[in-house]
Amino acid sequence: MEVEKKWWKEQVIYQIYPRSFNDSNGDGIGDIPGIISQLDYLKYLGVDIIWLSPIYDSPNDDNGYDISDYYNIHPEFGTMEDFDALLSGLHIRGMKLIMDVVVNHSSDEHEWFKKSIASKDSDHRNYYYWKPGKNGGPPNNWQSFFGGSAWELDPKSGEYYLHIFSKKQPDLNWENEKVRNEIYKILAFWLDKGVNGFRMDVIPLISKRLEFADATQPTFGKVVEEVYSNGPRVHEFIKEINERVLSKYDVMTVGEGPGISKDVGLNYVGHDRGELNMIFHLDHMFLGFGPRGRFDQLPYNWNDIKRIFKDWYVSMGTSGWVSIFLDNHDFARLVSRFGNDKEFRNESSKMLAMLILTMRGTPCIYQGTEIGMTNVTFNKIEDFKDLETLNFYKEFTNEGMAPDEFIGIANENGRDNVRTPIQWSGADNGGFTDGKPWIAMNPNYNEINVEAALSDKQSIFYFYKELLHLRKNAPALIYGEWDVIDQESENVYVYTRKFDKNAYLIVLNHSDEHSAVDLNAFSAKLLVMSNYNNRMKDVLIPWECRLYKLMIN
Ligand code: TEU
Ligand code: CA
Repeated sequence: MEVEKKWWKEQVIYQIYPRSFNDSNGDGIGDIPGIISQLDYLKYLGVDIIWLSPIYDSPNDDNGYDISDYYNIHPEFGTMEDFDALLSGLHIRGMKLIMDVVVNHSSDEHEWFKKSIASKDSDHRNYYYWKPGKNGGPPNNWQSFFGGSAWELDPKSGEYYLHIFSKKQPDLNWENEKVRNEIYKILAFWLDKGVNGFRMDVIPLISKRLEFADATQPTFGKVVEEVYSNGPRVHEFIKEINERVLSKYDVMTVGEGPGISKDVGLNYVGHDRGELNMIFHLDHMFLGFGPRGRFDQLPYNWNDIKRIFKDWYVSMGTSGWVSIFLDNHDFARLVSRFGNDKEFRNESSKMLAMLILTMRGTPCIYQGTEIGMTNVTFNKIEDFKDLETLNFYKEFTNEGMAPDEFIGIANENGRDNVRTPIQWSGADNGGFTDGKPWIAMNPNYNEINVEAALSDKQSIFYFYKELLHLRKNAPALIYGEWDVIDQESENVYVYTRKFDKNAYLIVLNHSDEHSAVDLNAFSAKLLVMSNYNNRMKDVLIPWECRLYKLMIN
């Protein structure tokens, strides 16, 4: 069976984290008018679908992933009129917008939760999960993604409520049909405004194992997979979202999939499942996360990454679909994590761009990655803003870890790395704001910024732009079969993409070393793109990437 053709397989997603994208009014916080002023830049780059991280009313405990009003725009970001202008600004440029919907949990400042916690007899009580404690403590041993127990005691009622994320993010009770109907109204509201789809935050978590048994898994990752995700009614609920809302529109959905392994991926995105169109699986992103998560690091390497890409290609077959990405607002900058952001920042950024844009799946580019923005180094804990980092700083230092040791780990793996503001120019604050940015700029904005990139034809930006243009016109890079070509050296990644009479050969060196490569099996090939000019026949320069068109008869 051939892969079904769909617009959301052919287009490319660009993620905007609005707080850090562009500030138009000098309050140091990115906003919607700031995005609107950069739509031509995004069009010029050549991306198609904007994934906008949450812009709804929120107390910003988790920077908008704690929603207190799903129908209103947070005043920091602007007004509903600004939103309407953004949406039409994208549509007149032939671009699309998908909203980030967070429906596994709301903010504790949402009116639903205020009513729910008000009294045990509230008609909103079971909009959330309330349980009595056990042996003087929480109902079970579940831990929050952000450290500590996943249960918070309400002293007034003596009951605990569930929050798999922060205590200001109480989990919504999807068993309650009233909750589901409320959510379907929210989704329809935004789709009726013309939004082109949704990124669905932690969607595999919405069905809970109602016995709420203690977790016995050895690592947090396994708890996520076997306790929090893939619950007994998850597919029933997602099918209902589809039947009740999504199926009535020509829209796309991408589920964020913590806990979705390659063995269950197809249950969510199989073309005949009537559930989601694609997922952001996180297997490669959680690489290195130890038993206690991202601040408890384990070694990994490119063999792990390549194994995961192959496993997911095989498991998706021609029926499922994934997005291909290497960073987003939750993980370190890709050039710092998977490339070399020092002496090979330009070359390795381009190599990683070629990987993302030539694998099979819908590519997703995170804001600023197109100009090779890097991780940031903060020297004091006060510079960090992410509650996940701040919570674990307390947890690990209370257990005796030296503050500087934790700060070193956070500088490598923390989420603030990808939340420093976009560097538009070498002007003050990188041209992001005329005020004081909500989080410190990365001091390298003097040499790494959009203005410099646009004036340098060898920049990472133009490499992305050329690749995006090429991919748009190359069905083989969108739909083509993917085959890995074995190589002697472990430093290289060589694969082909084939579709009808079109074929490409992609050759990547993911190391700091000169690495042997054997392309003798491909005599008839035409070099289309590379990140070096002075190439050698059988040796790849550090971080070298090449895209060849294959002549097949
Ligand atoms: O992320 C949830 C998640 O599973 C991880 O991707 C996330 O990196 C977490 O920090 C594990 O370390 C989603 C959102 O993308 C994230 O920004 C939110 O904080 C979270 O859900 C809660 O809404
Ligand atoms: Ca602003």
